[in-house]
Amino acid sequence: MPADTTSVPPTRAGYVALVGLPNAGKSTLLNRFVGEHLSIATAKAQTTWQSVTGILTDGSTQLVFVDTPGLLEPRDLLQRAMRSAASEALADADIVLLMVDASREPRAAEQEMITRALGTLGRPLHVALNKVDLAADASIGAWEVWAAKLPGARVHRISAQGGSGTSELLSALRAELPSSPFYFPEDEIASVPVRFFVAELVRETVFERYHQEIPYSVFCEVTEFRESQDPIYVGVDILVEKASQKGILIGRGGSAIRELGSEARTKIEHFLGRSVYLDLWVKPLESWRKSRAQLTRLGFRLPADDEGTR
Ligand SMILES: Nc1nc2c(ncn2[C@@H]2O[C@H](COP(=O)(O)OP(=O)(O)OP(=O)(O)O)[C@@H](O)[C@H]2O)c(=O)[nH]1
Ligand SMILES: [Mg+2]
Repeated sequence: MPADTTSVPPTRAGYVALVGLPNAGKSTLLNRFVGEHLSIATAKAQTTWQSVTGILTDGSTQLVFVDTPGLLEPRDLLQRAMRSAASEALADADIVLLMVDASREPRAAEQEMITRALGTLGRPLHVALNKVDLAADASIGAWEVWAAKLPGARVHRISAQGGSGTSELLSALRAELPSSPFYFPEDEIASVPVRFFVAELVRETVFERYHQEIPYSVFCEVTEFRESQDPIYVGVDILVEKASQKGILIGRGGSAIRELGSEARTKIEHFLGRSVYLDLWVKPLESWRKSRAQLTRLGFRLPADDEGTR
């Protein structure tokens, strides 16, 4: 007789790296899968700067999604950190989910860059052709022909925003999970403290409200988070690269920063489910995108050598 026929089924769990070019819809898909606005997503390219982990546990399976910064050829130290975050997630993944924006005609140079970044995987590869709600058939077809040539690739047509094809994709990913204990407790959906998401929601609001260089010059850092107060007190430093950008963010008589604060507060209140007093401080941190010391202090992980970081 088997010792225990009522024992719980063995669990399956694994890491899924979400990779692709900037603006493909990776963060939108992570948020849809996890059911929370965990990873900031905007219409602008290069929104995600650090990997964001979102956990989806269902019965005996646990998918650990790692949303990564869009693949690019690094031009400064921040972009090197972004690229290395994507490489790290790829190296650690049990399953790779490559996303492409199928509404844009493929370009050979970008396809080559993706292929190079993927390297020889030796792990299950799924390719999500995203934005099919927008995409012309010819463009989807061209991506499909390319994706079908990637070794072992399984290709899916989806709309991360509208939802079409996403539950089929989720089932396909689940089916690939290896036998493994869970990596996180069943009720967790994120792996980092709430402060990270709060700072990111402020940065998302900057991305939405400003254009040209401002979104790419701003980093946000929670300096105080007092949950015992009602409303919760949240202090956030908005770091800018140049002193001249401070005035743009503050605006005439503080009008711009008040509007930014009000929009960001609404998002944070929704995320936390509590009332929030949001205190924003704009501070110059000269050329922080290029400073190894500053980036490290701000929580970025940098590759060891400084080659090509002008
Ligand atoms: N029409 C349409 N838009 C989409 C879809 N998925 C994502 N988007 C939009 O595409 C834009 C980029 O989405 P993100 O999720 O930020 O893309 P990302 O790949 O995370 O971008 P980076 O972080 O810059 O690498 C946003 O404006 C999304 O709303 C989709 O299925 N259909
Ligand atoms: Mg993103």
